[in-house]
Amino acid sequence: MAELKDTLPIYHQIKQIIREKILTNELKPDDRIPSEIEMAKLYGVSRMTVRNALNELVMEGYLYRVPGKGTFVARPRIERSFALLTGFMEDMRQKGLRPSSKLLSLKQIIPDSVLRKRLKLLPNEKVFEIVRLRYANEEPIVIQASYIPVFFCPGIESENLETSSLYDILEAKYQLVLDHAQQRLEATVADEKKAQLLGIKIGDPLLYIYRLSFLANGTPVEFVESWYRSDRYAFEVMLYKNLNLR
Ligand code: 16G
Repeated sequence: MAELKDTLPIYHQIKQIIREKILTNELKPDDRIPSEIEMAKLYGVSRMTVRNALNELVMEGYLYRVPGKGTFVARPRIERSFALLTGFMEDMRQKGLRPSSKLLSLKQIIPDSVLRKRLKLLPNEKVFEIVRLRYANEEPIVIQASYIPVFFCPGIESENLETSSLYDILEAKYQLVLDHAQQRLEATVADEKKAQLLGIKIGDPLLYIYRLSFLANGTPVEFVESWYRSDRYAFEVMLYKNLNLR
C-alpha cells in the first residue's frame, strides 16, 4: 500500500500525489491514469475518496475523462504573459508549438459606429475584417476577428494569412510597427458556431479578449476580438508596486 501523510484530508493527499506526477512529467499528456478501483486499493481508501480527488483534478484542468475509456492526463495550458505586444505565431513558436491558421473570411466592411470610433475613422471609411481560426500543433486554440482600416493595408487580400503572421505583414509590407495596445479580458461561453470551430461543447468556457493596437504616435491600427479555449490557454500578468514603465 502506498504511504499517505495524515495531516491533510485523504482525498487531498491523493490529489497532490497525482498533481505532482503530472507536474514532474512522470505522468505525461494523454497517459491513462489507473482506474478508481486500482487507486482505491493502492492507497487503501474508498472509491469515493479517489473519485473526489479525480473530480477536482478534472475541474482544475489536470485530467480529462473519456466515457467508457478512463481518465487521462490533460495537456498543459499554453501560458502567455500580457506584457509583450507579440502576435500569435510568435507566441506559439516561443513555446515550441507549431502555429497554423485557417482563414475563415476576409472582406471589406463599413464599421459600425463603435468600431469606427475605436479606430478613429471617418464615416464611410472601410475596414478589412479578417477572421481566422488558429491552431497550435494542429489543435484549435482561438478564433480571431481582426479589423484594420483599408487605407492602412490595401491589397492585403493577396497575402497568405494562413501561413504568415499578420503582424509580420503589417510591418514588412506596410511599414506599420505596432507600439502598444489596450487589452480587455472577459469570461464567456461558446455558442454553437464557436464550439464547432474550436472542437468543444456549446456552453464551454471561453476567454474573450479584445485588443486595440496603436502606432507609437497613438494612431489606432488594429482592433481584434479573440475567443480562446480557456482549457488550453491561460494569461499571466506581472504586477509592480511602482509603475515606472513609461
Ligand atoms: C495575437 C493578438 C491579436 C493579433 C494576433 C496577430 C492577443 C489577445 N491577440 O493573438 O490581437 O491580431 O496575435 O497574430 O494576444 P499573427 O501576427 O500571428 O497573425
